[in-house]
Amino acid sequence: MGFCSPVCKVYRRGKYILLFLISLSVLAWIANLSGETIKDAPVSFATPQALVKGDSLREKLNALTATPNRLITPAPKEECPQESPLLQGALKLSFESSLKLKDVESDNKAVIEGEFEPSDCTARQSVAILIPHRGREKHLLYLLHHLHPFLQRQQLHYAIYIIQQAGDVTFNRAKLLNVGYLEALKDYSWDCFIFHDVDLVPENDHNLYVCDKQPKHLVVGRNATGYKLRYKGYFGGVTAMNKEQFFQVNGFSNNYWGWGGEDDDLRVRVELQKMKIVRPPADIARYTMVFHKRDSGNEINKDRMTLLGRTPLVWRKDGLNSCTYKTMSLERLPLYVNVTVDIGKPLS
Ligand code: UD2
Ligand code: MN
Repeated sequence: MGFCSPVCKVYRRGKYILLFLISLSVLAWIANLSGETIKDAPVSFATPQALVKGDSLREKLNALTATPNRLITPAPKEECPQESPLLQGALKLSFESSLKLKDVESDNKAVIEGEFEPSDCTARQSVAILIPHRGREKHLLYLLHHLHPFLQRQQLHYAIYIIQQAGDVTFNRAKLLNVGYLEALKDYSWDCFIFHDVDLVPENDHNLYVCDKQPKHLVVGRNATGYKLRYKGYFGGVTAMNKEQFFQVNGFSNNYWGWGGEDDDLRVRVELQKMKIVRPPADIARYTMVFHKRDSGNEINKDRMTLLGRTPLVWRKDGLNSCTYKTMSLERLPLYVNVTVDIGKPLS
């Protein structure tokens, strides 16, 4: 105890010297590092000459300011490729009963208030997805779970709008979609609109959610119908029309209350404008429809054939230009914009 040999003293002193040397080199390293930082820092806010004395440094700085600094003016993004490299083709869909909205939210962190745009390229189209809805929460959850990653892989700038019919008056899918178009355009001048049933999940991401020169019908087949087109003029389920096309046909009719006919009415409007419906190939335009029964409040519309016969006479006055509604609320939720509307009730 207390005893230390000369060897031991030398050893202790050596330790101190070593510590001192290490400290010196750390200090030197820090000084060097801060010098580098100054050299690399953005310099556009001050005259370089005033900051720098040494000639060689000034030259370096001049060279830096001559070339655009990426930190200050980010290089403009290039347009996304014609075909996204992220596409996977036919997808394995899952409908887990344990799925929660929180899970879908954490899987889609890049979606802000229902909207997304690619970070590394400029999307070729800005697309609003409009989904008419009332009381189909589980279907909505499954759709959000599949559709968000699907649309992101397509490198689109998009937003999802859910248009909820308030109250328990007979459902009116078509009028809700007109409301969706009018409300979405208040947010942004979307190029393209996808009118989308809540229960249809696309099976192949080559089925592109973009608009073409002609109105596009995206559901050629679905599981329940053996993946066959239901009939020649079928235009229901999921359709894509650009801003001008939908405006030109005056949107949907507002007068189809209950199930059926409103999709055929839109087809008649499109044909009256001499537009031609296009479809993707049958092996791609495939959907799974989540099984459901007819909802109460959406009983079959017995007037639909009469209404359909009058479409050529009334389309100019019945549509976007006569769509009256009252917005009850508009919430910007993480995964979609939730618009709740009172759309009135049938005349008689
Ligand atoms: C078919 C068409 C659909 C529409 C409908 C007739 C297909 C794949 N779909 O659907 O586009 O033309 O016939 O009106 O051919 N909804 C609710 N809550 C309700 C009622 C309806 O959210 O209480 C919405 C929901 O988005 C649903 C859509 O309206 O997917 C169509 O209703 P449906 O699914 O009951 O009718 P369905 O499958 O016969
Ligand atoms: Mn359905």
